[in-house]
Amino acid sequence: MQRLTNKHHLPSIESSRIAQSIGMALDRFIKNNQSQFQYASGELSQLLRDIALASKVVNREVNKAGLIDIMGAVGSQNTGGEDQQKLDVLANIRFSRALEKGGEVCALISEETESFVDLNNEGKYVIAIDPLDGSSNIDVNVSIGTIFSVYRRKSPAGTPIQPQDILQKGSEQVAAGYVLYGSSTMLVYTTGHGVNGFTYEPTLGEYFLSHPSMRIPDEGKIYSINEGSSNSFPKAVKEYIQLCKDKNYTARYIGSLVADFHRNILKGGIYVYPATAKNPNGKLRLMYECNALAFVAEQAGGAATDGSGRILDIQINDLHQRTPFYVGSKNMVEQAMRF
Ligand code: AHM
Ligand code: MG
Repeated sequence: MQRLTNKHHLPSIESSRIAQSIGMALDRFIKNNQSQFQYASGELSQLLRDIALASKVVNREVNKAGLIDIMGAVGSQNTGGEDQQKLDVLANIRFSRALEKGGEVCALISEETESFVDLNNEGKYVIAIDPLDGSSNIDVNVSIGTIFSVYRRKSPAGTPIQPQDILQKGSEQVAAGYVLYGSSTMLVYTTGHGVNGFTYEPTLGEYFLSHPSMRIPDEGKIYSINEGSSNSFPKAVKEYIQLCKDKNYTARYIGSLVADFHRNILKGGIYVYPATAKNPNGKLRLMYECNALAFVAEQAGGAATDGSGRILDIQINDLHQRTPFYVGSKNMVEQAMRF
């Protein structure tokens, strides 16, 4: 079995420094911690701010989603004069626009577009994004999320984007995170120096540090899997689920990856989306769903695997490549691997 655990344990002095920053606004936090980045020129900080800004706009759209049909019925347009669109499409437009205008990103990979988008600029970063994940929950007022991964481009700035800029392994991410549009909206991210969570205060329009130096418990009692598909799970997965039942674990499955993952990070648990008859390579996408959450999980002391090795080490051959996904508390993931 390959090494699954996180080697970057946050030194306790560092984590207590961050703990003292609780309540700090996201902008200030990013600025204060900018020197941690390997390339501390400010562009990555600006990119994170662009993501935060776009997420606030998407949050606004998500919150009024229930009104869209009503407004649509009277032929309403949004403030930009566009016709009301489906939320996932809208979220893609909001994030793409913010990242394009920001200028730090030279190429965009999105669940919503077949190929990557070359932004033809001098940007140093490549971003892979699932603008609004949890398609089955979008129209029914259940938590949904945005997932993002950030890479350094490899070819010289200002030249056309090359395959080596796009097809980078998860271990090459320089930042990753997610936004959870839930009972509160949260932005959680890592730049490889631990994981920090920020809660959105809508009346002030700001994210504030609420979950400093997040650590996922090594052990947990929650398992999250779509058991409705269990007839077509591999035998080992069926046996693992039986073990969860024998141990009286709690089953929790929202069907929005970000929400299930976030709960398990806070409480301890495992999220599993295995290979099934319908999706022999798993359902979830490596580039804009699994890699980001694997990076966050490892940085929080957890683990992520495809059942045979570390998610972050998987070679990328295709933008929309799928993978089985086991992520969460270190001991639970290791135990699942033993099956
Ligand atoms: P999506 O990208 O179409 O939203 O699919 C991804 C989602 C995840 O958020 C979630 O964990 C999973 O698909 C649920 O799938 P299922 O309905 O098969 O359990
Ligand atoms: Mg998705």
